[in-house]
Amino acid sequence: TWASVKMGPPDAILGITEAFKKDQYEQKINLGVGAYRDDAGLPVVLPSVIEAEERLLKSCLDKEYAGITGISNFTKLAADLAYGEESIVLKEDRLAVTQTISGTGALRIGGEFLKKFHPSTKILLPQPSWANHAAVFRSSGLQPETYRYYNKETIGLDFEGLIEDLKNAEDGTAVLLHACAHNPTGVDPTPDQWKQISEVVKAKGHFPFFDMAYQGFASGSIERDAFAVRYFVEQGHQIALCQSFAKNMGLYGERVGAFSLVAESSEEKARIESQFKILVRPLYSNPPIHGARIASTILGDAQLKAQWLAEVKTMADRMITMRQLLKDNLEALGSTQNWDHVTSQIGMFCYTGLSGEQVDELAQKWSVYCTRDGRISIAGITSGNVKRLAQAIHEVSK
Ligand code: PLP
Ligand code: TYF
Repeated sequence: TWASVKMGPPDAILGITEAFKKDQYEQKINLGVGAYRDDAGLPVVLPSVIEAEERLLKSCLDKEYAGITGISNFTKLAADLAYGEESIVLKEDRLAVTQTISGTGALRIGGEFLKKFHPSTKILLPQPSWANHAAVFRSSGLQPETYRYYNKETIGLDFEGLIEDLKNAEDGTAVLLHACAHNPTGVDPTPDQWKQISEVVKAKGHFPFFDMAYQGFASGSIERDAFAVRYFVEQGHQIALCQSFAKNMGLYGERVGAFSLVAESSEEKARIESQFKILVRPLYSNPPIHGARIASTILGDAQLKAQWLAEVKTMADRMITMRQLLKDNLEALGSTQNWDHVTSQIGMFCYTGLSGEQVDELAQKWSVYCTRDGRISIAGITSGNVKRLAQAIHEVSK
């Protein structure tokens, strides 16, 4: 029956973990997938998450289904975190929100909603973007295209190209924006550049569609990382927002996320939410409850939330320290290249500027694994492996 089914290619990012696992070398380094590791290279379950789970276990909750749009206490607290409790859209009760299967599920629900209700099916993605973006939107029936984002020469933002492409796009086009810590480049617009982007988006009647997978995780501050989202809302944009708690709460496999749309009125919000339910029902009926309960236990308790915020900052700070250590080690080895971008880029990833061939050499000669676009996951660097990593990068880039 399935004789004609062809072998598909592996996921460009998750496939690296498989190559890494096959490598027998003891000092191998995995800088492929973006998942946080502590300084011993181990996955982390945050103490605030463990505390929340203990509380949940003690309260003997039942395992009944959540509503179609999820646990309402969770979606409320997730919205507060992203938009800010004082946000006008929350005060005026005009945010339509649904719990989702992490950030990917949020993107997919958003894609399905646009396909069904947005006049244009085109969506502009930054070039480059997270590898899964185009696939998710294509699967939703949209047509992803790109706008200029990254300048290879400066290893920075191609701001002029970005503005020009947004201006040249047809009025009313959906534009995907990484809210903070752009994946894969680690290059974000400055606050002033965000203001200019907001103006162009407004003048063109484009639809701003934010993906926020790293709130708090980029800078260590929830507010700073939410700047773009909150600024656009203040400017009157009716944005879409995808949230993920995979990184900032370390809830990767629990699949905790939210999708929201700013409506014009409370009445419009109700209509939108009714359509979220119609989209969700034939896909998965209703979302999983455990992770959302963990997140809402943390966000709903002032003391536990403060503890979590400190833990998020610890993770962000460790990555900032590893960036500095990597740069210091490269310079100490006598590398004559400019590595300023290693510390100026933010978040979980660094776009090193290494070529595909150099990446291959890193894997073959040094057992150092990362994606072929030269992206390294900073979370995979530790004080124990940074020296060898710098040496490897130096040798392949001389
Ligand atoms: N969007 C971006 C930019 C990401 O980097 C990721 C991956 O971490 C996601 C969305 C979605 O991740 P998840 O579905 O695990 O929340
Ligand atoms: O870019 C990354 O590494 C993270 C994790 O199919 C990820 O966003 C990667 C690939 C994938 C799902 C998550």
